Amino acid sequence: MFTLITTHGRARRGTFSCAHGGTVQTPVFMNVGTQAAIKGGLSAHDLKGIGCQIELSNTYHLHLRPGDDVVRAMGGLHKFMDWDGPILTDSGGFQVFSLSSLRKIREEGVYFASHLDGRKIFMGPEESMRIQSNLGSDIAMAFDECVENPATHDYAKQSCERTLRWLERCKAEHDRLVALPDAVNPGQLLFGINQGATFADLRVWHMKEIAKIDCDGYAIGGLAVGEPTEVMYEIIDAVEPHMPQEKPRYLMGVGTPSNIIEGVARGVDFFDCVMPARNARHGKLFTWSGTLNLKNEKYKTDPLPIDPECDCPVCRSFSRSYLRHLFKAEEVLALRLAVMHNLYFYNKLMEKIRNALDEGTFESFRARYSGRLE
Ligand code: PRF
Ligand code: ZN
Repeated sequence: MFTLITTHGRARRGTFSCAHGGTVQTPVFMNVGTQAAIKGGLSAHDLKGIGCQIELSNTYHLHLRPGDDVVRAMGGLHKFMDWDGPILTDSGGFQVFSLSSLRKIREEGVYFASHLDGRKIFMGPEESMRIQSNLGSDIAMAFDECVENPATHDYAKQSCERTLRWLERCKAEHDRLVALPDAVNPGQLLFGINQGATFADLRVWHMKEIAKIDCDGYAIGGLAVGEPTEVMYEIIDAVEPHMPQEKPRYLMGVGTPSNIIEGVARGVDFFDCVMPARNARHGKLFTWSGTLNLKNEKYKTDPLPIDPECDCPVCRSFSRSYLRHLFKAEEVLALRLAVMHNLYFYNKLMEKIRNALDEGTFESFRARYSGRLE
């Protein structure tokens, strides 16, 4: 259930609810727990303390290990990881292309070798839906092909036509699965995914076609895959007018704080990105006045917290000096604390965006932070 509270230009302030958790306030950032754990040693319990509203896990990874049959036997992903809030699962349609080897794309789906042990696996729309049904997530993503950048118009056209046919199959299988008497999550929703590489004509055609299939939300995929940022914004600008107003929009795998502010300005409601956790693991921390690198010599005896403007559990307790020491000593605590701060920062960014939308000050917020933050 998605409700628009207010709009500001094309930016949207809304609420979203699904089978688990209370009401999600949008725009929202989804915290990435690929393998049902947050990188850097955070559990689902830690997510509560850093403002996380919704968690994202991956079909591809959980299918390979421990196996979605295992997760199902344990009562589904919510019970397995002890997170009672909303969970979105990505379909595998991106990880198959970015992680596996020996890929063969056919009409029926994708044949590939596992990046863990080389085991040969087939995944198509029906398999992806069955895996996500076993996981019991609240939002299942359609099985799509994320085309490599750069792509030819010819290939991108063939591919997004196939992704449309795959969505029809996803929808049919998803409808069947949620109606089964032993469904792990009978309230599971399905989001369709727009593709079409960097070609506005394909993007618009594809968006209009998938909008005819009754999904619970729509995502823009295939962006932030190496194209210039301006091209990404142009594609969102082209696609957005054709996305149903009354349904949530999700920009997959995006992005930097500035990308998120610009995405919101262009009418996007949901985001996810590995960047806050990945940067944290390299000592790169977000602050309200730009990023800092903890490994830098100048923080050796710095008594300040990572960001004096931040009130996260890490900034309330520890100095840059101490955190730098943990990084240098390669203590696992360094990663845990750095990831906590960065995720808190991202969740706080979304809260600030929502407050600005509520107060009608989004444009000045955008002017102040977009560009200044990475
Ligand atoms: N498709 C899916 N997941 C994704 C993407 C996509 O295109 C992207 C692209 N940025 C990130 N995650 N299924
Ligand atoms: Zn902090």
